[in-house]
Amino acid sequence: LRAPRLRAAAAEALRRRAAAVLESNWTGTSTVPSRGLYPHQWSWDSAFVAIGLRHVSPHRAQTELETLLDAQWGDGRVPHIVFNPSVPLDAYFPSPDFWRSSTAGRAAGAPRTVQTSGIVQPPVHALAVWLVHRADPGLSHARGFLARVYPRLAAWHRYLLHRRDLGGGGLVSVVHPWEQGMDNAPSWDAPLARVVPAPARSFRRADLDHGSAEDRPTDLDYGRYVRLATHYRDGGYADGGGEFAVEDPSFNALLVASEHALAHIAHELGATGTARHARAERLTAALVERLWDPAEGMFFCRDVRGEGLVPERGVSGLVPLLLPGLPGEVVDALVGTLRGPHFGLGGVTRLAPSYDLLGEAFDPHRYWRGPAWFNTSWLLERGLRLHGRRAEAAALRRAVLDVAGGSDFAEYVDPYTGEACGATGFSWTAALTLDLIH
Ligand code: 9YW
Repeated sequence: LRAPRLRAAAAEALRRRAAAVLESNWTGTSTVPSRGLYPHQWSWDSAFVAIGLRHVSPHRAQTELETLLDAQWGDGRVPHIVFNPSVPLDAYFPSPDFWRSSTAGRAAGAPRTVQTSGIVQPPVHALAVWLVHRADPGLSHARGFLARVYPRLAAWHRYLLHRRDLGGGGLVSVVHPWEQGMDNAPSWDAPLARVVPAPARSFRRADLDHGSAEDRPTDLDYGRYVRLATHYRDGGYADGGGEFAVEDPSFNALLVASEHALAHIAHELGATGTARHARAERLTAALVERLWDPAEGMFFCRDVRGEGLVPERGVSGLVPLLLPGLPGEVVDALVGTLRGPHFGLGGVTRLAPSYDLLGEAFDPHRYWRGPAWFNTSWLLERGLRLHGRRAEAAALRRAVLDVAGGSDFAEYVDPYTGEACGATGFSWTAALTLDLIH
């Protein structure tokens, strides 16, 4: 478990390389996740990017989040993609002409001037806003940053808590795997199996122009993604009636973390924040009540339209470690699971895999079905540190820095070897590296 700190010169070299990735992915108002594969602005990517960018340019970090929040819908939802109008339509699928936000999303209050998708991504934004503010409070005050973004973040959380409690137990449901951010995780297989796929010839996958097919979701997955998104769009993006609704541990944990951050922001703006902290604690209790499995020592997804908990071990089920209000025995069990045979941290894996090493669907190279991702490692490091697991946190931090630098800031890596998969020069990998160096 001994994790020597990076030497100062090595840390400085890594810092420069990471900052250069963010510089080359900056468009002037936001950061693309990757130049080739993802040429627009993605919601949770921007939150992670801002968390790293605050160490390079707090002003750019604020702008990143403001640009995203400018595309917020009238009903409060923050869209998962904000499209760059100067990028050709065929560069990414699904493109603006698929989502048709300004027409199909009119009743839900989609903006008229900017094109967006109609689904959401995990609510990491209030956490990012708070961390960005703290990096340079003087600049933040001078620009009125918190006062401007607070009402938007409050409306965003209100949307999730009021329109998305589809299971009726106080937690938020995602209505599409893309919303949770771990697109083809095995936890979606059972709930997705009920969805009739759209015919493969009815759409063209631009992602295969950039990524190798073995590393990406399958055509069958894509057919189902397209069908679900089409139904949602054709229903005017109204919530409630869809055939896919899942309560996910990571999505809900990030909402709780952001609700705590929103309480700090409210306090900074002169309110007490007490009600928000209390709500965060209630959500934490609901998370444990509805998604915790004491026998397995981890959280699971709940299939709201199906059979209850989905028995697939995904890294999403460990992310709640990030929460301050977890019962001690839950923390102990989560750390045990992270270090045990299914995730292998501190043993056979360099970073936590996205999915159970022993699971039937495990594939060390296919996207969210095994590879390790840097945003989840960043969240787990934060959780370990919060709960006083200093040696484990230091070892994970060091592994993230080594693997990020060694993989040229890969999108995801083989969890055993750290070998790069997907795109390189990936923004959140560079951003979270910067954050962990500091
Ligand atoms: C896609 C941008 C996004 C991430 C998601 C990730 C992937 C888009 O890329 O989804 O085309 O597959 O799964 O979490 O936000 O980086």
